[in-house]
Amino acid sequence: MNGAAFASGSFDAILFDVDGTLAETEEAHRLAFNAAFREAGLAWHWDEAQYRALLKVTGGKERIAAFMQAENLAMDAALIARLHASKTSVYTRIVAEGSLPLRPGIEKLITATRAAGLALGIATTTSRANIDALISATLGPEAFGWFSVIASAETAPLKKPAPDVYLAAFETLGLDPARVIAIEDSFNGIRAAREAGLRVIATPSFYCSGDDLSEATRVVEAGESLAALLGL
Ligand code: XBP
Ligand code: MG
Repeated sequence: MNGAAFASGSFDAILFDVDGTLAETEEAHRLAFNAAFREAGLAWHWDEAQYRALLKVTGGKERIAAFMQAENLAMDAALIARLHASKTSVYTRIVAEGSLPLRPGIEKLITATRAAGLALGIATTTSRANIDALISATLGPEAFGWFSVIASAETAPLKKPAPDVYLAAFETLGLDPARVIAIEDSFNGIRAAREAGLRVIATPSFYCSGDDLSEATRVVEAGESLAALLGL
């Protein structure tokens, strides 16, 4: 579908996914998971290829549970919660060091969206602590006031590809889904946004480069300007 699908005036808000969309964060997540496993004395180690496969399961706790099930390990919710808390602590420290920049064009799109008087939001599967660390480290603490809604893992327990986090986000915005555009990087994220009735622009990310992005309204190529595509 061409850019006419996003003619200016045809939308009132943009909802951003976080991991793989705002920034290439999944390698930092992978390092944090492995650090948490080491800290717990577990001989588990997720290499890149294994993590790419595990990313088909959204949500860090759900991902650990899926790994344990595949390894025929007895499910242990308390262990999963401990590991995930430890992982989140390592991940937010990595992000706070400032080594994870926003992806090209993202800050320009956020600035242009604000300048056009349109609403900004976040709809993600990741934990709120991770969002706070990334926004603070990249846009600064004042940026939290730019977002009319921040819907996270804590907002909608049922994770993408379920539409729940998008349904919660545009309910808070008080907008019709047809007037909201989602920016996503993965099959699961695109599916969730489309099921919620949004138009979706897909920006292929490193860890989801093999995903089927065909359900997106439009897939942007590397280097293509999101702001220009949206007439901003
Ligand atoms: C990506 C995810 C998250 C992260 C890890 O979220 O599925 O689970 O991989 O973060 P999105 P948590 O692309 O929707 O931003 O460990 O906090 O889940
Ligand atoms: Mg994502």
